[in-house]
Amino acid sequence: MLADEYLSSLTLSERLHREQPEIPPKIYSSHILDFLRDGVVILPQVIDPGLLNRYNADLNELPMLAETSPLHGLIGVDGKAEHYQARVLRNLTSLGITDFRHAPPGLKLNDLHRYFASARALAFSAPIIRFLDELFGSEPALIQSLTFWKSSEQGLHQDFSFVHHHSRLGHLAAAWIPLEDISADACPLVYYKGSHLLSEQQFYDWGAGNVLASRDCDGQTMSNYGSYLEELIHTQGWEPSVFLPRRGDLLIWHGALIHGGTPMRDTALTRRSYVCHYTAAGAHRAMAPYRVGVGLDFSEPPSLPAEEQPRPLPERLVNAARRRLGGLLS
Ligand SMILES: O=C(O)CCC(=O)C(=O)O
Repeated sequence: MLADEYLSSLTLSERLHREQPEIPPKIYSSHILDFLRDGVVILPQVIDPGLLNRYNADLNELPMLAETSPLHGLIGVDGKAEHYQARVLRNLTSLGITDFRHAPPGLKLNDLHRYFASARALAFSAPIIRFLDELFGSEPALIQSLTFWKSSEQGLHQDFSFVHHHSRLGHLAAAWIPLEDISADACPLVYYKGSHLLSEQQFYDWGAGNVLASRDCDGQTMSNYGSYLEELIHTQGWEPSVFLPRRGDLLIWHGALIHGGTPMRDTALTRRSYVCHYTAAGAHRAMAPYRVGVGLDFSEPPSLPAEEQPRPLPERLVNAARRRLGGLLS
């Protein structure tokens, strides 16, 4: 995808902000106007503590479930190269990680909203969905969720280059939900206000003008990306902001905002967070959504691969049991 195609996929709210800036103040709430200007908005103390308690309680159970439940053992993991290779939670032991809560920074647990109703309720909580509905001008849909115990330690990046499973790439935003108060030593999220408003000439070229990264792009292109963004930040004079939230706060960022996870200063500290990426329902590629409150979830229910499904009891045994029960009942 070329930069001009990306720009033509932006939300109506953003196109107005860029091209007819006198119009949005007549239409949108102050939170949306802040977001259009900065590429980020912080909504203090809007997340229901009950929802956070429910999700944290499920997370506390997860290490045990990962060992005892074949389904939970298959939860996808990602982050650093070794996590990507391990692919699923139960394989982390092969990396010497016996309790993933104590894993070094970087580990991401994928799509826990598919496994836990509490995670789904949090991803679809009203303050997030209301905001995105106004921003997109239509119902939001969840693309993916990521759960972190510690900092991602992810270098500076813009999500649209990596999260592109939807048809209108400019319709992308993410919520950062702290699951606990976050300390400055736990390596908080860093971001650059205003960096989402790239002009056509400012996009990183991943090859032949493409603005999207691919997992197989060469190492040089990948390593030049970070220095390209650093240089852009420097020439534009964008200043870093650090998110030091209290539990209950919410940050929503634009899919093109430059951001990253800073390196851990104290690796013993946790930085529990839940990050959800959304698009507009009409831009989601999946076909069969189901409604969660006022949002739409397109995820498939999790299931074991066919070879790991519990084997049905041989038919003869089942029939014999039926005959015996029938005899007892008659
Ligand atoms: O929370 C973090 O450390 C970074 C998360 C992030 O960059 C992302 O999910 O795109």
